[in-house]
Amino acid sequence: MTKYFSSFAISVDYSNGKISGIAPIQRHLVDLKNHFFDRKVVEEMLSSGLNPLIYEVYEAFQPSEPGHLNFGTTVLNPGKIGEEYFFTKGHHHVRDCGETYSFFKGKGIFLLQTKNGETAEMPLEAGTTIYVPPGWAHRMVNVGKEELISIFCYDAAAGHDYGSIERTGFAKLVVERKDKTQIIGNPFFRRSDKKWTLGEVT
Ligand code: PAN
Ligand code: ZN
Repeated sequence: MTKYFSSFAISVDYSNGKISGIAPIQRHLVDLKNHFFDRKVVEEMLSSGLNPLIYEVYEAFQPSEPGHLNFGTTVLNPGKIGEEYFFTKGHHHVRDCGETYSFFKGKGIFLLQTKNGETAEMPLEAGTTIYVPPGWAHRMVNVGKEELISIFCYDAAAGHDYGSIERTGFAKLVVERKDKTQIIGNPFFRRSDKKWTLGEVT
């Protein structure tokens, strides 16, 4: 017999992405130390006591079973580690399923990639809505001067695989060079479907 759960409403503050009654999950530099490209800058910052807050996630979790949806907001701060703009860790879903993100503040780049080596990038601004199809890892990057804020929704049974991205990295990096935002190939990217060679350029 189907078990029905109660409906409910939440209150999102669209000026700052906070959701009342939900404590955010916080990600600081130390939580992303294996994700930023310039490990030397990461080590220098952490060893001198600098551990900035990179982003917060306010999430209304449902039972992790098919049929339910998880939703919430992500507030990604502006900033850089070396040349590389702040980003979310990025992940694959364990159970292949899609996701939507709607952006309502800030400026960014959305990065997607499959385990077969396909990649996609999309510019983000207030009003952009992204559909992430099943099978695509996803990460957002803040290239603006204010917070990049979005509301997301995905299958509550999806599960998150962070390990794959931690091992391979993203194929593309978003950096500021010569005062310009540039999307460049990650020289240390390791494709998950082939053997990795140190310094391989994609
Ligand atoms: C989002 C993300 C959120 C933070 O809820 O979890 O934006 O990004 P990371 O999970 O990569 O740290 C989502 O994509 N859920 O599936
Ligand atoms: Zn996701």
